[in-house]
Amino acid sequence: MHIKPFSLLLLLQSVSLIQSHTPPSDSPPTPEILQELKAKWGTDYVFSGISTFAHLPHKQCLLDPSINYDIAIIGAPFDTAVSYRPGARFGPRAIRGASARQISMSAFNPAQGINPYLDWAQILDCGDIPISPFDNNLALRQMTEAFSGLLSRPAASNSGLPPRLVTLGGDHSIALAALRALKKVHGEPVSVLHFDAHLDTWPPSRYPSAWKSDQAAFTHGTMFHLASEEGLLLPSVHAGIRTRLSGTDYGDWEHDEEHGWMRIVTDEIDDIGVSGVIEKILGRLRGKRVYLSFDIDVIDPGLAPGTGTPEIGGWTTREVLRIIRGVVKEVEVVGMDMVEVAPAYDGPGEVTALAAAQVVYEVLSGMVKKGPLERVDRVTEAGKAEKVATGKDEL
Ligand SMILES: [Mn+2]
Repeated sequence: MHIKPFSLLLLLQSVSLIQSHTPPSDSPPTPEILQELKAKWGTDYVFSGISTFAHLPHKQCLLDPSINYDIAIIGAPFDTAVSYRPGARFGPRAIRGASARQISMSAFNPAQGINPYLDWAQILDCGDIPISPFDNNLALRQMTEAFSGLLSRPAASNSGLPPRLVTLGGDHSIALAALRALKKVHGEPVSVLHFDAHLDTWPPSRYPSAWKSDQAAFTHGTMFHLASEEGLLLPSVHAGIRTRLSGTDYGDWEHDEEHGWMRIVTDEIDDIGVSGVIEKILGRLRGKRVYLSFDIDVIDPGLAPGTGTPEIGGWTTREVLRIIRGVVKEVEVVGMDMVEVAPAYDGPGEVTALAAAQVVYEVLSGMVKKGPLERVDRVTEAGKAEKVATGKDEL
């Protein structure tokens, strides 16, 4: 074939143009190239990146039971069991956003002497549980099944032992699902350390109505009553209580005590101080397996306004953080929730979400510092408790 000199020139020019750019390659990148790319692009600034809690890796743990972790952050964006202001379904994304400055390379906690994100624990952000906003019975089933699924796999660092969950709510009713899952997986009830302005042990009759409905019994003020009735609780502690009571007497408190609860009311901190509050909590819970349930409304609404049922005259954020630090090193935290963060009512500085993110950080620090769970009871498929030995003597 005869090619005219002019055409040949055009052909050569186009080849040269292509070669002046990096052509797409079918061959996989070499480890060196991947390492270079990681060095160049692998580090977020505190304000960049897709929002996960503390920039932790995100994995869709509910979709793949082979994903392992020691501690999973899991969102429960559910708020249709509230008695006053809704909005806590947006809590998980607000808390994740407010946790942005907890980047692993600068997350050493000087008060606890540990960086929870750079130690033995594999901590993942497992995203959110998709929960129905239309049917609370279905929502409770969905949450219970999700928590159970996430707990029914071995922890990354402890073959045979379940991992731990830190749930970002959501309204407080989600704790019932978490306690059901804990009993199922650990084979026994747990104690609850409950930070809250409110009791949340109210029987459903606290909200009287001529219109009867089983679904209406499940609310963010009744879930600990329901948990107690289901045998999910060991002796437990409220911290920061200051709610008004029903009727004309102390009947709510009496009901609370009958269900195994001890109360530390908000004002006690002025009489016994932070250390007195810590000692009072530990007097009942020291060495125990504890589910830490944290309603952000325990903090004064001047410091944490973004919540559904604010009660004035609460603890300061600083006091709460110190109480948390004092307690977590002396109990075995098997899980926690951070609930009732409703960002629609938060201030422009997102102070409520910031407080929530910091409390989670303090609890994570304590959990990681204390080390892996040492011994648990698991329920076999036959429903029989089976002890998992770890070589350590039982206490
Ligand atoms: Mn509350």
